[in-house]
Amino acid sequence: DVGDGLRTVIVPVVLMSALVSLLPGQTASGQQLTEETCTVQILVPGLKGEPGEKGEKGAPGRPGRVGPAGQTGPAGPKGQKGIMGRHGKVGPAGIKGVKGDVGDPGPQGPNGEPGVPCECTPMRKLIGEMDNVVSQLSSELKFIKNALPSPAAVAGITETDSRIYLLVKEEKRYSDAQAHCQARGGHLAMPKDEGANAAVAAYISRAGLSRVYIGIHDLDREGVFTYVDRSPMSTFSKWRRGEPNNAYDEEDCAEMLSSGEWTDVACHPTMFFVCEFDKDSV
Ligand SMILES: [Ca+2]
Ligand SMILES: [Ca+2]
Repeated sequence: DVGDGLRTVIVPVVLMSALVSLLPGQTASGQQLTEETCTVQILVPGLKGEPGEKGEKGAPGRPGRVGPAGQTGPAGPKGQKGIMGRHGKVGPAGIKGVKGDVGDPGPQGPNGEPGVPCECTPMRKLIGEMDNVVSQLSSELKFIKNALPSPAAVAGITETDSRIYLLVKEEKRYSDAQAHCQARGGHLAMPKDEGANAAVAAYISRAGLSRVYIGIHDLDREGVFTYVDRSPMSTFSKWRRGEPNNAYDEEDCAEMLSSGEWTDVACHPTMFFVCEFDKDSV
């Protein structure tokens, strides 16, 4: 019964499961197959038939492999001249040439832009103030060095806003007293207002003195008192009652009493005196 070229063969399931179990990684499914009962149909080829008719020409085959390179042929005619190539590399520097003459000055350039305001203005101001302080201290130190050559001979100083007064406890004639003050950058005291006069008077009182020479005289013209620097006595004076009286016709200098009052006295007696220094000039 092979009429249709086919036959059905029942393959034992045990054989199939054995084949399947040989495949790696298929053990689980193989075991699953053994659990099932199934039939497999296999088609087996039949007898050889008669030759058929000649077929049509087939399509062209694929190209073959590339063959080996051929030999170089004979040289052809010389080609045309090519275009110019690119520039070559820069060569080494040459020898330095001789220095040329100086050229004419060029035209003046435009004005520059205004500068930025300095941020250190406050610092400059501070430095300026410090300069002033240093200058003032220097002056005062200079004065002290000049005015106090013998500290034992003086009884300290007193001052107003603009003047410094120095009581010199050395008995001198008027002219010598003035010279002493001048040598130290000052002059005999010239009280020109009540405040200055009171300051000198208090100074005398504190020192326990009754009288001192001050810088007032009428040496240039009798009866016309001026300050020792020849400045006129304008609005202020402090003459004691009855003074100046030019007693014995010889009183051309002046003294201040501890009360602050003035009297004219002779210039040759020696007594203590008060020097005056201008704070702006010491
Ligand atoms: Ca006089
Ligand atoms: Ca007098």
